[in-house]
Amino acid sequence: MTAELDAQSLAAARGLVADAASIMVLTGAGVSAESGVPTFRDAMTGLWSRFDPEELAQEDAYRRQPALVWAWYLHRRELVAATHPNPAHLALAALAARKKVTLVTQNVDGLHQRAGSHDVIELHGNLFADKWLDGCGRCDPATAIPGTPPRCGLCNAMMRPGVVWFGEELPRVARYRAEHAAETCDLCLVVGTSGLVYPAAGLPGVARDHGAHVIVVNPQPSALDQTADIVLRGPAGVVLPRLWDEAAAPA
Ligand code: BJW
Repeated sequence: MTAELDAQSLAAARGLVADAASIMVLTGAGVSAESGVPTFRDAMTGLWSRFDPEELAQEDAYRRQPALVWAWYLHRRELVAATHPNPAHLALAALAARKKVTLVTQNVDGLHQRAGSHDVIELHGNLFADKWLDGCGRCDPATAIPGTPPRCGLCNAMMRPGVVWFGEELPRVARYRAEHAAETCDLCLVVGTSGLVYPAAGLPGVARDHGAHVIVVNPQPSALDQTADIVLRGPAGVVLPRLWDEAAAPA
């Protein structure tokens, strides 16, 4: 394992990308950091600085303090809506035009899609989707009673963000597709994740156990460094465009 963004490890990583027939990319919050979206475990700022994101991202927290948690998600929606994809998102979208790429993200910000990536597998849902907590089955956003949070006009159920909180099952199809990609890829590229949250953090190990090479891109040490063949220490927006500008170009 090499832990520097030196010429040798970059060249080796470019070689792996060039030779790969099927690439699974697993992204985390770090891929959006250069867009100005704070990473999940960054200290929160301003009004939110006294809260722990891991404690807010739970159904229990929502049931106890729905107005607070709903307001946190509204704040994050506004923040993300004001950002733009960065060179890392754009590089990943460009790679998919040249290679078979399965893009699996833990992010809920939708920036990969805005960069032009299609068929993104969202393991933890999406910040801009709403669903219902204990809904009656006939809950309809169009007739919701406005509030913090909005409520179903028929059964008074609370609207909730369409993300996956701790202790909740991941969307089954997304999880199945991500596991299949991990089992069948020949290169797994892990970008901007601390590698602390499962089952997503288990995917690079699955890929490795099935014979794939693993590259980690992260400016800081992560829990997945030990799974990697190559660790590229640098920001995703700097490293990714250098990984396949020429390496993946058609001959
Ligand atoms: C840069 C950069 C730059 C900075 N360039 N990089 C096995 C072992 C132990 C525990 C568990 C286990 N299996 C399950 C669990 C429990 C739990 C879990 O994993 N807990 C751990 C914390 C210990 N998992 C769950 O509860 C999951 N559910 C589950 O397993 O259900 C089982 C079940 C089965 C059947 C029925 C019912 C249940 C669900 C996990 C859901 C996670 N959801 C969140 C919140 C989403 C909504 C929201 O955003 O509010 O998803 S948590 C949060 O963490 C978010 C993220 O997607 C996820 C991962 O974080 P990420 O992306 O890694 O971000 P950070 O901030 O941690 O790291 C950023 C990285 O970027 C850093 O490394 C920086 O260095 C780097 N970086 N700038 C590149 N420019």
